Amino acid sequence: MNYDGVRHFPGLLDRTVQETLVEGLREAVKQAPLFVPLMPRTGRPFSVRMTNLGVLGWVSDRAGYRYQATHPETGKPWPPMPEALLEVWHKVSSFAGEPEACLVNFYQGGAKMGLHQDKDEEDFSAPVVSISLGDTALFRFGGTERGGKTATLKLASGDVVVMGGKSRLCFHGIDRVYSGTSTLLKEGGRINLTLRRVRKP
Ligand code: MD6
Ligand code: FE
Repeated sequence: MNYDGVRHFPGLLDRTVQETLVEGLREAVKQAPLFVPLMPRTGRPFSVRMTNLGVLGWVSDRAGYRYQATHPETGKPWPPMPEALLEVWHKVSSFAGEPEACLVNFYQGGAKMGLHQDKDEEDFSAPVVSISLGDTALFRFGGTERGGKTATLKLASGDVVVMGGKSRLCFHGIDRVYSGTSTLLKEGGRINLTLRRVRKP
């Protein structure tokens, strides 16, 4: 399906692949624990918890948004991306290079994500590839101007969204997560993985 350049692949990842990805994440969070990011300036906490995989990770704190090579609390490098994740990137990105960053967002309780653009990368020539795992979410997206018209899409476990080309800088967010809609995560909730290129080629 194609909505203004936002591509949605419902159910692209089968249950086995989803379970493999979750298992890889369980290992990764032992090395790079979930942390609560803070909004720049206000210091208000995000409602999601985050971590990263790859050579670079996206972090947010009072100083601002940025990519860095190390975990903000442990100071250690981010764990590598498992092969199953790289396979998803190569299947849908149409981009020859490897992703440099995988942001992991974990939604529990009433966690949501306000409308934003992914624009902290130096280079926008590669798409952002997003993988949904666990409970279904209501994804909202619009154009490249804040305040423009928006549409929604439900993202279920195993769905993949690709934002590239003219949709690369679209505003988007998560209005809500529908608890109890997936059995993938024993503790419930939703995981979103976003794979990105960060640096100029
Ligand atoms: C989420 N997704 O699905 C949040 N960003 O939880 C994103 O922020 C996102 O889905 C860039 C491209 C696709 C996305
Ligand atoms: Fe985003």
